[in-house]
Amino acid sequence: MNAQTAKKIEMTNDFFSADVSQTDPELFGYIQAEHERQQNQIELIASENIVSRAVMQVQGSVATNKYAEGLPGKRYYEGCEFVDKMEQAAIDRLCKLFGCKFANVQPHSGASANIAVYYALCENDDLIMGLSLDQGGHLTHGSLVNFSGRQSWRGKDGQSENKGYKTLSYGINEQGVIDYDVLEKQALEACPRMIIAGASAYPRAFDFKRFREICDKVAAKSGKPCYLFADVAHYAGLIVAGLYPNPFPHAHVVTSTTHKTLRGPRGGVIMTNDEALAKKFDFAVFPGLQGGPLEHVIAAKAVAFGECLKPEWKIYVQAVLDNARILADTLKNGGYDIVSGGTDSHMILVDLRSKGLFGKEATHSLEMAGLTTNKNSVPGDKSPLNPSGIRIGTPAGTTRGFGPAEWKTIGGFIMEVLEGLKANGPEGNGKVEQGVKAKVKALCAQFPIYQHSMG
Ligand code: DSN
Repeated sequence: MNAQTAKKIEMTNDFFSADVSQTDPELFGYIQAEHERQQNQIELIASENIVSRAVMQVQGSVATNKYAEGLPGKRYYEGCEFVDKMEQAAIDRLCKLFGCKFANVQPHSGASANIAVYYALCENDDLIMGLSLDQGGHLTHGSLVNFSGRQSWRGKDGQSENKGYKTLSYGINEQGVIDYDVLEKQALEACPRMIIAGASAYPRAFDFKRFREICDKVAAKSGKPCYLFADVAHYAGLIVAGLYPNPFPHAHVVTSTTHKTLRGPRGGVIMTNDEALAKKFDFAVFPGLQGGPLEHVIAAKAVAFGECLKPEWKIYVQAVLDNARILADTLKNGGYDIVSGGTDSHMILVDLRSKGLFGKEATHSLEMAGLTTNKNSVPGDKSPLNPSGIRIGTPAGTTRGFGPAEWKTIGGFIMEVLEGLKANGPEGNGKVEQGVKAKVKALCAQFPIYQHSMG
């Protein structure tokens, strides 16, 4: 062995064993800071959660090294024996959770899953119909600034100019809920190819059965398929606990993210009961839109789905729902307007108009106080760019152990900051923010997350 080879082996040993705190102190520092932020702030963003150490371990595992284009048992690469088992476990567990027959667990995100559904089922110029973005819908449900709504980039004459999908939005009524009679009338006039039941900021339950009835009426009228596409990204964890309506058997296709109420790694999934559609979705994901699947993330999805299959899952979800209602009631009793008067889910929309506040200044002040939320449109908002609401969710806080007493306290923190903001203005609320921040930190200290610096 010459000196050069010996040096190489020494480096290799270090490569496989050295800790990132030694090899890259800069990045390690950022991770530590983020860990501290998560420990010391109360995470109230409705789409976020805190995964188990097991999920993180698997996501950070050797599965990250493997290419596995294709599906379990049908790969373009050798060496897939074990990633096949991981991916099949994710598929089987997900199908069991939702009570459906087919699943693709490869989409890198919820948006990727949705794009694959359009790619599989819609042709250029097909009309898709989704909940309006400024009334609680999602960007990928036909928004003009997203791929899904790109047909709606119109010329000055108001006519569509580009190839893509035509889009039509449905909305919510003054009470903040979907009016299904209005939706049906709109759908029967326009005869869309697809209706999307799903949202980013809709706290109430979806009536998937009614959606399907509307789709079937459209199909009967037009003589062409009208697909019901349920995007349950927000509600998936609640659904699999049996505590929110299941889109199956009504929906032709269901997508979800895996990191919100499902409490897994960041990613997406597609599900269906229809074998022919399942093949189309598989083909749309690969080779249509993606290359190699992220097997380390898929394995972590399997771990998260395994957690959802345990009896404790229902207890967790029931607590998420109870806590959301407690928080909504606390804010309501404190004089705050809650869109639709309450919630059937993990999220609450607070309408700040009667307080003379806007979402942006409110969420900034709350952030300064250690309470992380996001601004959101509320029904009747004049400008979606400067919305008057905030969206609040209980999944992450419930995961770290906050119970009814803590959620009442958190409601009090929120109101203290917002009342301070009203009285002092955005520039003058620092003292209130600092006072609440200290109380938030003290509360968080009683509910620690991850004892290891890397989670
Ligand atoms: N950003 C997600 C949410 O917060 O609901 C949707 O993509």
